[in-house]
Amino acid sequence: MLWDVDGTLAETERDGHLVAFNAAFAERGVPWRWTDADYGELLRVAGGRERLAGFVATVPESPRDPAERDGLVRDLHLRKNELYAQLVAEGRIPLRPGVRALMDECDVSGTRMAIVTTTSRGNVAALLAAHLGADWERRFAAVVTAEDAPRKKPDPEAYVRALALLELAADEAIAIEDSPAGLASARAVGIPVVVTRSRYFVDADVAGALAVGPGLHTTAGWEPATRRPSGRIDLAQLRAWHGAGVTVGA
Ligand code: XBP
Ligand code: MG
Repeated sequence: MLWDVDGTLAETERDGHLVAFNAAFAERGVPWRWTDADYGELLRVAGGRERLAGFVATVPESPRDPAERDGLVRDLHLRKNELYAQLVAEGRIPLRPGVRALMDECDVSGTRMAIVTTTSRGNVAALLAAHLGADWERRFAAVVTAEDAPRKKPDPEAYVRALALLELAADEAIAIEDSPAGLASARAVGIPVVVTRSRYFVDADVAGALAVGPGLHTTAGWEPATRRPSGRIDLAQLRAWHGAGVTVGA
């Protein structure tokens, strides 16, 4: 079970990164404030630093000198991550419903889990230590972050690396993702993907996913339609979709 982080484990973008970016801008005295709608657009660029750099390159009040501009981006991004970790530690970013139940089911059944994300190791550690405890990493057979796979999703690098670490073929794994970039990244390697829609990707095109729905906590609103006695997306459901191998929108 390969878990994406941002948008999939938690609504980290809306409740965490966006709030922290704006707080970092205010602290450092730069005039930018991103609205929810702005951030939805900006999320087309994966990677917080890349996202910020792309934005800064387009605004007139940013430094003209490339080195100075790069320095500003690095400083703001570092501060954003510190503020993000604070928000997580304050309990402001819950896990999405159904995530914990599926993780516990994986643990009980001996199904190996991995983290496959474009965010930094520090951000993953902050989020998972807060929710799973200081020994969170013991629950995962591999943790692949931006430091391990610098080419960010939709590049397949992170998933290539995860499969190598787990010594799995693509069709022996299943990924849970929320974004078109994440879906494309896993599909490029041939990994089947279940999409749980998140705040900023409610209407995004997810053709090629095994299944798409509003969250792991419910069997309502999924395509393909499902009914499970557990009332949620459990391992048996994921195995059934995996076995059927039918993709949505195809
Ligand atoms: C989503 C991302 C991340 C976060 C911000 O990653 O693109 O860059 O927006 O984190 P995923 P950083 O969905 O693969 O978890 O600032 O650390 O990049
Ligand atoms: Mg994501």
